[in-house]
Amino acid sequence: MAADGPEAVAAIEGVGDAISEKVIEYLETGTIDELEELRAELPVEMDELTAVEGVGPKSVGALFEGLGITNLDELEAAAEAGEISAVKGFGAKTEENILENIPFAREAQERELLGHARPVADDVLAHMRGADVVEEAAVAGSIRRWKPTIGDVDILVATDSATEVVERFRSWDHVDSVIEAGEQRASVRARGIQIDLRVVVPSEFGSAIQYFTGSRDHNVRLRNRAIDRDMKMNEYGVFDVSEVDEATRESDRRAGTRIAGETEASMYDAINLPWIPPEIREDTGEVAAAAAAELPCLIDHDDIRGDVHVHTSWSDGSLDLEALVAAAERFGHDYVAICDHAAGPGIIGGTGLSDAELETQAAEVRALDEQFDIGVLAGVETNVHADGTISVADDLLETLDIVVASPHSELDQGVEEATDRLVRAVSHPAVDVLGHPTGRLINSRAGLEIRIEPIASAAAEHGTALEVNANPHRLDLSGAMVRAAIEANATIAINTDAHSAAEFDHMRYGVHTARRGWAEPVDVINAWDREELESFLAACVSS
Ligand code: DGT
Ligand code: CA
Ligand code: CA
Ligand code: ZN
Repeated sequence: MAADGPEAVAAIEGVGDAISEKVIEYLETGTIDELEELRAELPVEMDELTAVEGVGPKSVGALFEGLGITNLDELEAAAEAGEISAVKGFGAKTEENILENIPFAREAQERELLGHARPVADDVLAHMRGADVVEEAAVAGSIRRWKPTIGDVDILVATDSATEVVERFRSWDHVDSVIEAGEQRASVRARGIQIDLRVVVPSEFGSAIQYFTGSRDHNVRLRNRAIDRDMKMNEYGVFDVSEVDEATRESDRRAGTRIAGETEASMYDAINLPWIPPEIREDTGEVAAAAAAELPCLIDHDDIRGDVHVHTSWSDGSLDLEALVAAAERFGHDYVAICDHAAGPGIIGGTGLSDAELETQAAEVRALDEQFDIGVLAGVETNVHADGTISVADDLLETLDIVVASPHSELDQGVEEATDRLVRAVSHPAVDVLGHPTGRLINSRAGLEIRIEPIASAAAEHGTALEVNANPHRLDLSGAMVRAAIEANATIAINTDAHSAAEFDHMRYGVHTARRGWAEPVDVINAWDREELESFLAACVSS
């Protein structure tokens, strides 16, 4: 612990005496006196209230003082009664925004971001796999389907020693409380999320993982297909029940002759289907596609060659140009495109680049392209204004290798206005990628409400790719929108929008989101090699 002492805390960049004292107090006592005093003065559900977009700690203080509001329900009641607009500093517009954003804040209380839940799942899996008696351990449920938000994490373990496995699970270091524990299952809370464990014998692992991966609707469709074939499908296997009477079929879950269940693929095979990737098990046509041997060959991590939307310290990123390129190379990319913010509305004060800075940066980027083994492209992230125009002059844009254009503000337009805005942006001759198209922040703001089809059609016509922003707060486009975009012949770019080296790891969230949208490597511009990518980008400029 010596190396982690007070000096180590104070040595962290940006941490001075005041902060380091509080960190040390917290580490030593588990609380901070000053914080507890402040909490006593303001007895409110701070996290819950500030989860409402547009409500910060200051507003919470003012609303408590003025109206005695302490939680979400009281906030909603006051907004509905029109009491908030009467408090000094709040207007009718703010009140309306609060009302609109409360449902998101509520949902945020119930469902965790994938980006928070997934690392917890990875860690608990590693913990479970550390025991010899564990034959297999895997995630199931929504987390295996990579939904953007997660109700609870489902873990499945195959073993012949259930008691030992349940014990190991509930005594994981990170468990805060045990919700329930039985012989073959347990639920705990750990690191802010519920984790459900189910334990099965190895011979039933395939059927159990199939069943507990869901979705419910996907499983219903498979079960009906089994019934059509005089079979029965459940968490114990697929059974031939042609010789079994109706009553026994109902009452005995394992009735009949078992024909599948040890592996998940055997479950699908038993009802004449190829294995279906978890990300598309949402009953949106995947079973019919599988039956017709028309499943897509989904994009995979290994297909990704580069990242074409990342930031450096020239705008609001944490790494300088060279360090960022080195990080991209370490990550394994063949190329990276530097797309710092151009100055403009919606960009954090002063961090956007002027035209002159963009030109200087592009020259430095070209030098790095020579210096590094990986490709380095000179780009920019421009703002898409409310009317669909963008924030940098055309002649400058045309000197760059790649232009990402993204909406950052004025995200409460009507659906037609918002759709026109993005159609106009993707039709701009210099724009190559439409970044985080809706601007949504999961669990906190809805973003633009759009019709994706006309935007995707225009994008296809003008050679503009639509982004899947891999940041777990965004995942924008969503899987459903990716699918609609591809159906309209648009191309996709999966980008991390990284502002630090660690954020390159977000790529996996983008890849799985694109998989939820049935994307194949041919649809994804950064799954192409540099030459193919550059001819796409060049065609774009001159079209
Ligand atoms: P979540 O946790 O809300 O993000 O979503 P899931 O899909 O993980 O749902 P969860 O945790 O309630 O259950 C995991 C999977 O187990 C679910 O996708 C399908 C399956 N499952 C659980 N309970 C039932 C059930 O009562 N009937 C059926 N058909 N399937 C179930
Ligand atoms: Ca779940
Ligand atoms: Ca569950
Ligand atoms: Zn952006």
